[in-house]
Amino acid sequence: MSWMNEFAISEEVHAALNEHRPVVALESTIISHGMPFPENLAVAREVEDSVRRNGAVPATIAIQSGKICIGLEAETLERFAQATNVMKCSRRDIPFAITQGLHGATTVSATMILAEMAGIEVFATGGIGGVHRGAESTWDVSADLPEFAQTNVAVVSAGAKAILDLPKTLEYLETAGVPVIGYQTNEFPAFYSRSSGLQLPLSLNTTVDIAAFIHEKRRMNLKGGVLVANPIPALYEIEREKIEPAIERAIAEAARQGISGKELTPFLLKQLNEITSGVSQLANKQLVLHNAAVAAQIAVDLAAIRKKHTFIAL
Ligand code: PSU
Ligand code: MN
Repeated sequence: MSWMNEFAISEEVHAALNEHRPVVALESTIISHGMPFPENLAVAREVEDSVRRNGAVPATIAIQSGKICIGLEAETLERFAQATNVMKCSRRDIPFAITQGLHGATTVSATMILAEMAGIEVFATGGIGGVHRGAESTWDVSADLPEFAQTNVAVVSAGAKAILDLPKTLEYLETAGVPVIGYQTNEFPAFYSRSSGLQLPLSLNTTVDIAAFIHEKRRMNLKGGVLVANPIPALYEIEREKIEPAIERAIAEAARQGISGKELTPFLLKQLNEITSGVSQLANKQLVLHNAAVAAQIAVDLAAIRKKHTFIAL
């Protein structure tokens, strides 16, 4: 471990950042709250392998005993996947976990913040949080959305989770000036399904083009993130008509039990996994692996663009 601005950065990530080699940030809430043990550990490891196979260094981000960790050692990852006393941390919670010396799992918003502080520009997750169905009465909008308006990290995701209100989520992102780029698609993917019926105004077909977009946004100092919407591979998708009844059942059960706040998303994912006998979780795993691969390719292409520009500047 080496230290930089009070973070514990793994040797591997530290070396890669120093040498301007491609790095991909990974979140930890999907490990601690998004999937049960031991599948969560298997997925976390495979996601890291997927980043490596595609030429980048993975940096899983979490808070361990109040310390921000950028890149987890194998044993730490394992302990994290098994622990039950991990706090789900979004933007508001980070200083609490640090000052109280807690273990914290970082959501998309918190991971974006810590990645940016560490100098990591590309991040892979499953699906971002968004506007929940019924938000017109509950006001449940994920802290992930406003984060995109202010934190300079590109996130590769299979759209937003299908349990959400996808049209409202897209409207929010549009208002906040967040570019949502369909990767090899014109449609906003619906997490488990490739299609949502919602058109995306921006679409790019290569990771080189996405890297160029990110570079230009940074060069112009246009604050905020980029959402790269990458559909689940066709082989693993669950069609919308098939998953929708399960989602409705899960949401009804959440309402019956009065689940709200930060508990809602983990509850819905767990319910869905039970209703579909594990099929939803398998799809979730496959889409995360695919996102990790695409994020790594974008990081590689972005590093190449940066190198070229540094050279010209000299
Ligand atoms: N994507 C997944 N599984 C997850 C999450 C995303 O495939 O568990 C997590 C992310 O950490 C995301 C969070 O930031 O769910 C959103 O939670 P909320 O809706 O409470 O903001
Ligand atoms: Mn919420």
